[in-house]
Amino acid sequence: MTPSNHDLRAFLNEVDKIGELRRIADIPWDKDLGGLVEMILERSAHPPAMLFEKIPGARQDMEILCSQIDTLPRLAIAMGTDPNLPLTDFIQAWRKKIRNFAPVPAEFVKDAPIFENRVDKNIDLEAFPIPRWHEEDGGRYIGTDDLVITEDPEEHWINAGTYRVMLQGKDAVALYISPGKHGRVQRQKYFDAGKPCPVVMSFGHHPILFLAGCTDVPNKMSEFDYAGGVIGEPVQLVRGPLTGLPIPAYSEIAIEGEMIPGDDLPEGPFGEWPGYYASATRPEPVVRIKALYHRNNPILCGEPPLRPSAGQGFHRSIQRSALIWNALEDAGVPDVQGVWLHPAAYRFFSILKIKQRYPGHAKQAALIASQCRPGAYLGRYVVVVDDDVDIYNPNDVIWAIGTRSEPENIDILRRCWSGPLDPAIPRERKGFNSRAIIDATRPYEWKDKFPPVNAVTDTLKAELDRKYPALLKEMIGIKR
Ligand SMILES: Cc1cc2nc3c(=O)[nH]c(=O)nc-3n(C[C@H](O)[C@H](O)[C@H](O)COP(=O)(O)O)c2cc1C
Ligand SMILES: [Mn+2]
Repeated sequence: MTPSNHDLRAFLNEVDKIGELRRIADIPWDKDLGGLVEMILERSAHPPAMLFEKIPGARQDMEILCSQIDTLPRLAIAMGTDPNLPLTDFIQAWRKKIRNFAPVPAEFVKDAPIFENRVDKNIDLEAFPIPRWHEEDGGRYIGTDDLVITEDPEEHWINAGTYRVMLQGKDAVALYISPGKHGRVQRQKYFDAGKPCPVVMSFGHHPILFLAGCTDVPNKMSEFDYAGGVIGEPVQLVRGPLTGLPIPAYSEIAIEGEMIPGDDLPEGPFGEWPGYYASATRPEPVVRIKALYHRNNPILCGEPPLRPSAGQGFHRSIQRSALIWNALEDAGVPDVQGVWLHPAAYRFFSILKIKQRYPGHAKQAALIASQCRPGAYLGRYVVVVDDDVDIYNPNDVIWAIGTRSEPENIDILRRCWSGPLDPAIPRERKGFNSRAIIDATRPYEWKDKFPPVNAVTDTLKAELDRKYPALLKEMIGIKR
């Protein structure tokens, strides 16, 4: 086979070339590995991609890759965009890509690296270096950066979603899919007919497949065709010999199996992206594994959800900010200059930057952002700011809220679309939550009389930069 743009190893070569790949040996999988990843992400302004090898007490031919796409340059390599763009331009480029989007159908090939090793008997996932990522996790999670691949039994389209997957002994796993997600709807159709649901899972692959697996790909569109559209070439797949379901040709580790109605095992708790152990232990469907495939020296990809302030989830913020920005444009909201779901709260806190054109413009933008398809689920605060505010800088955003909004003008929307992962909603009431719409723009009717900002103007900044380059260079680094 020819080397491919969607081979994880090709991606890692590129990451290595720009000096962002580190190999780390001898870290135990139980708590240490996950804890270190979180600490490194929290403490580093530009965390490297981390490849853990020689993990004690586990198979020595396997490695774990973490923090694949937590920096802009790595994300750009994964998405095939320009790594030198500033953040707004990067989001604009992504917006354009998904706006003129044409999926490229995946293609089936005969043979593939994933078939380098096939195990049908004595499958032993417990020998894999699968981490217990967070101290209070109920088990070891093989699936965080994974693809759960199923087929709709009525409409026959393929879905590949990223859902968490917990080890349940040597040859079984349990998974959690939230209500309404494609994989769950498809599975329910099998179960309602009293039939087992065949499934393939991939546990290591090029990050473009992960990005497709965890973003809002339209109903009935396969994430493989979506990923093909992003990279501009078909994703290569092979047919699983037992289920006939697709397996990514360059997957590092994959399984085939089935879920049987009523065959549940305790799953969770698991540290989730809002930064909490959100769900207790509950029964969830088990996958009984029929066959395991892996490349030689396979790499397990890990994306343990961390407390958002650890700085993870940059890619999620970028993708969803672009989707909401496009939705605002589709709804006819003019002069939006930026959308940012800050990674510290991600879906719970959206920031919109507009150039105000007419009375009610800010409210219109905020209400649509809070209820459009990519923004409605698990939102909480929507803040609108003027075009002089840096929406990526929390200081600037808090300044705008603190000085331009009036709490008596905050609107509350009730009974909006929440979900089981919302930590602020008690178990009996999960499903709904409320929204605060914070207009932190200068009030439209007297915006021209609003006190002027006392910051150095761009004109003076340019002049001082020109006049005092050496002094400024010397001084920078002292502040903060
Ligand atoms: C690291 C990571 C883990 C995720 N885990 C889950 C999960 O356990 N269950 C779930 O329903 N969604 C999970 N998601 C979100 C889904 O991947 C996302 O909603 C995706 O759009 C689902 O695919 P679907 O639209 O085909 O259902 C996770 C996302 C990420 C980035
Ligand atoms: Mn889907």
